[in-house]
Amino acid sequence: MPYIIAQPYDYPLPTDSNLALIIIDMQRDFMELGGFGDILGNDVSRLQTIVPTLKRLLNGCRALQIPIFHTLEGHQADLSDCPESKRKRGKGELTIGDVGPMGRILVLGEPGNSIIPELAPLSGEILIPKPGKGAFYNTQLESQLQARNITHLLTTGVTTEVCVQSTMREANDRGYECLLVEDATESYFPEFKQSTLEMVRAQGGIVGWTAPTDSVLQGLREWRDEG
Ligand code: C5J
Repeated sequence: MPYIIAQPYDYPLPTDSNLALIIIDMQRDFMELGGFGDILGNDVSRLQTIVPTLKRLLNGCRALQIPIFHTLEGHQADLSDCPESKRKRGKGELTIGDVGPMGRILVLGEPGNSIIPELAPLSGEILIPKPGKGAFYNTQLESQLQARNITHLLTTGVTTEVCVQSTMREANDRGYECLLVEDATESYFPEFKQSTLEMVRAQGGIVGWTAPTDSVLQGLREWRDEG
């Protein structure tokens, strides 16, 4: 049985090609100065550090023809899918729907509401706009995964303890086998990232597995060579 060396124990890869890479919210709103993350007072440079590693993982998965899903947190222009509670929360001068330096904040189609150029989806990759933290809530993600018989997810992106962890928990409840790629996810708060990694793999993998990019790519190459 092919596997990825991971914690809390090796991650068994599916015998068929039922694995996808999911990249959560690598969008300008969270990654760049002038975006929502910055307006909320966060140090966005922390998130930038994973871009080369995530790009390497993305390229590796592309070369192995693994399906790629990108998510993008954003709301309809009339904010009909944004609860008032979400809009009111936060300590920035601007909130969701207001006009910021990169257009209306967290509104679909605005300049800030796009995947950073380094990781932009290629044709054939699936882009899932999402109104919530978890990528399954009110989206096409589950039906798109089911259409491809995907059972295993490599999870990456930002921020580790918010949208990435929410998505992993939603996936876990739906029966997906999830591995969080340790150096392809980041948080504005290093201690929250560390805690999330530990929470995911605690109790024998209560939410899933974690492993670094090098282990993931090594396991995937062996898996493909054997397949
Ligand atoms: C947040 C996210 N933090 N992608 N979104 O609101 O983690």
